[in-house]
Amino acid sequence: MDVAEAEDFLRLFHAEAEGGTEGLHERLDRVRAEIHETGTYRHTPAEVEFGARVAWRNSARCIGRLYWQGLKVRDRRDVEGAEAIADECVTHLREATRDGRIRSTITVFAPDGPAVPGPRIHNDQLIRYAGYRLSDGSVLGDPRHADFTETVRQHGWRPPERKGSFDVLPLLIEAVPGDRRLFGLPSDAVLEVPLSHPDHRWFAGLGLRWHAVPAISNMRLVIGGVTYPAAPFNGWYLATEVGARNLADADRYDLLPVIADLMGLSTKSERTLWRDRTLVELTLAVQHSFDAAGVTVADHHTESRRFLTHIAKEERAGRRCQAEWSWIVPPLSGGQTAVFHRYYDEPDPAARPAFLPPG
Ligand code: HEM
Ligand code: NRG
Repeated sequence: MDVAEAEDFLRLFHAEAEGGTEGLHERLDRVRAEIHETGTYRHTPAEVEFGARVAWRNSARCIGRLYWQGLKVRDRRDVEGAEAIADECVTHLREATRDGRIRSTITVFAPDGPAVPGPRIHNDQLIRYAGYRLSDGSVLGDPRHADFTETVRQHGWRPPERKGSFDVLPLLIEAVPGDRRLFGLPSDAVLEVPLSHPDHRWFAGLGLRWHAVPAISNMRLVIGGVTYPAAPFNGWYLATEVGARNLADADRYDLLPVIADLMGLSTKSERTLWRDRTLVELTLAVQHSFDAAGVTVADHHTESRRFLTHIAKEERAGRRCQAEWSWIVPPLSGGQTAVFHRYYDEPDPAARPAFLPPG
């Protein structure tokens, strides 16, 4: 336990959330003693809430940070056992989905202790689609999750009798080191949107769909020297994430050639700009379908302007907002968005609180 990191966080918390240093010195003394005695310390609920929000505020790759103060924090540090953790993930999804009026939410499970590690969710998001490797070398479903699909199969997961391109994977949870357990998600906890296009009637016939909620579940939340290895969080999708990446990338659903064909565009020459034209239609279909289903989704132009508002607000509050240009600029019409035409403060890898990649 890094005492200096704990102290830095408590100072930040008292300066920003508590509105002054009253109580700070008492809290510092108690935390120092607790670390001395136990090797770690326990955050108050208010510290967990503030820490999670600032971790979002510090996420240099996230364009959606304007609403960081609105993050709903579910403090579930006392939940024990894989099954209870899986149940809380399901409740998280239900409370965050709200029939489509998506609410940014995080559920914080137990931290790593000096002797025992905290629980782990091995899925990279709570909701993901299986990828099945076929004998001809191709993949049915999401190729990005082909390895994980094999892992859960080795743990006993049985795919549906008729495998499809959008089979929701089970949760793989390790509450006790070495003991990984599987839990299927109930279908009413997984809101999905069937995709159609406002102008092309054939589009709906492709049978495409996507889940409403992106809920990253394998990043470590680090607050004041304490690591929470299981702290799934969600906001809502930017339509480009699904339309211009997940369904479009050649190593994901690789749908651009399929759409080009149906649009009558030749893929023989790059000069028809078939990639660009299909990318727009696919992203438009995602946006149109989410809107029609009443599911929150952002568009890259509006979200880009909101992000610049966020930076201005941060600067007025006397803070610098760090950002990674290559993650912030959307993968479609970059130069037409407000975030393209400037540089950002380089991210400081030591910034805390933070969401860190799985360790
Ligand atoms: C990354 C949008 C909410 C934390 C991203 C990315 C986008 C995005 C477009 C880049 C993803 C990619 O290219 O794969 C949004 C929108 C939100 C939102 C529209 C709506 C409210 C949140 C929330 C959190 C968060 C609630 C945490 C509490 C992050 C983090 C990353 C990220 C840590 C980087 C992920 C990585 O390194 O793989 N976000 N976000 N975001 N966002 Fe957000
Ligand atoms: N690109 C990923 C999701 C990454 C995070 N994006 C968000 N996060 N919108 C994908 O599944 O396409 N969020 O917390 O809302």
